[in-house]
Amino acid sequence: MPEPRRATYRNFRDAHGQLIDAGIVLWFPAPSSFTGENVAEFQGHGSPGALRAVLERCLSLGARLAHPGEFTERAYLNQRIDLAQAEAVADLIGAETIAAARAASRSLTGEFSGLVEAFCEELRTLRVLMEAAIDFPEEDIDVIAEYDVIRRIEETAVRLGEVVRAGRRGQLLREGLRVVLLGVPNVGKSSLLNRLAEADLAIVTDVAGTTRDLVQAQLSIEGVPISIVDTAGIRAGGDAIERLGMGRAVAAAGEADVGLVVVDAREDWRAAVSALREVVAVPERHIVVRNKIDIVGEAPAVHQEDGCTVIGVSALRGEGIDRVRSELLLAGGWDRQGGEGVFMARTRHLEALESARGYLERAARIEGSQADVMTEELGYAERALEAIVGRRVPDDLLGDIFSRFCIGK
Ligand SMILES: Nc1nc2c(ncn2[C@@H]2O[C@H](COP(=O)(O)OP(=O)(O)O)[C@@H](O)[C@H]2O)c(=O)[nH]1
Ligand SMILES: [Mg+2]
Repeated sequence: MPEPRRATYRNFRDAHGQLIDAGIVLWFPAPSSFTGENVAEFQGHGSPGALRAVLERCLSLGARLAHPGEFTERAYLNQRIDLAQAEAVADLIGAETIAAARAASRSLTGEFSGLVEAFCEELRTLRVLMEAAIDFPEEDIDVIAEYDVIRRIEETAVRLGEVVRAGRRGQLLREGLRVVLLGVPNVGKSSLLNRLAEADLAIVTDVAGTTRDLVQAQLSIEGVPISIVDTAGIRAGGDAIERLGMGRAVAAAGEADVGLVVVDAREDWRAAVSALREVVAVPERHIVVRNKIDIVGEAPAVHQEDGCTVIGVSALRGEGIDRVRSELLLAGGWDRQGGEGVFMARTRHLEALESARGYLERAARIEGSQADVMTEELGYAERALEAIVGRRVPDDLLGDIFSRFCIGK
């Protein structure tokens, strides 16, 4: 046996003693391993043949292949990490930008879990106080007033709100934004895509109906992964291929989080947007981009009009493109003042945080500050938070979380 936790050079042999490969063996006796169980790690050369032979030898000696996420699941079940950290392992593996990877790392080290635990601790303290008040009413002190309970509940609710905001940023980093370019032919959608992607992805010509298929680009703005789709211009007529392209444009619009509606700066944008609406479902969250301002001699600018963000740009000259980038993030919900740290929050976490905050707000408003009703609300809030780190979670949720991992993680 190799010495624990020391890289040891060894030969790997098959059942007949034949050399398969030579490499490094690492031996992690329990409980000092990732899963908390005995773990041996073999590092060989990457050739598929040698790897398969080593694997087959291990299998014939009684090992079996791990299920997706099984290592992380065992680490969780053996209480090496909590559930939010386990999810962060998957998020780190799937991180598409460095900002997303950093956010996942913060969750993985337990920073997010630590915050959640601190909230639970505060709620427990308050509950113990109130239960004392219920059990010993004859003690004749007004616990709620004496210990400032209402103010503490309110403060906790406010701080929960801040964590939700930080979490929303993390969620955007994890899930990214889907953006669709919409507009009639020749307004400059493809030119704008190329500018945003800083590459010549889509063909630009002055022939209406140039773009027929969807052209997709992946970019990152302030670390938020953005997938942006250029579509065929929406117009009546066109040939069969162009009409198919329009069908795809309509479908892409339905899936997008944010729409970039491109119009010609010489036209009235309101009329252009309502004409477009007749044919395609423009995403609720959208920005109007008035392109070709070079022709009308305007400078790039952003303004709000009729509850809509309108940006003047010139895709030809590359003017105003940065404003499109930052308005896209705003429309997508990227909150620059979103609190200190960014955590890789999932929808599940945000819902739990929100519902805990709801219970607290209710508790603070209970008429006559009835201790028993307030205690109950505090208990609900605590349970919502506990589910984030994985205490009291139903088995099917666990199954769902770990089945999304890749094999071997
Ligand atoms: N003057 C001017 N022309 C532009 C601008 N953006 C695009 N164009 C031109 O408009 C035509 C159509 O552009 P394209 O990007 O193919 O439009 P799409 O059909 O909406 O994808 C091309 O000849 C472009 O060079 C702009 O900002 N200013
Ligand atoms: Mg085009």
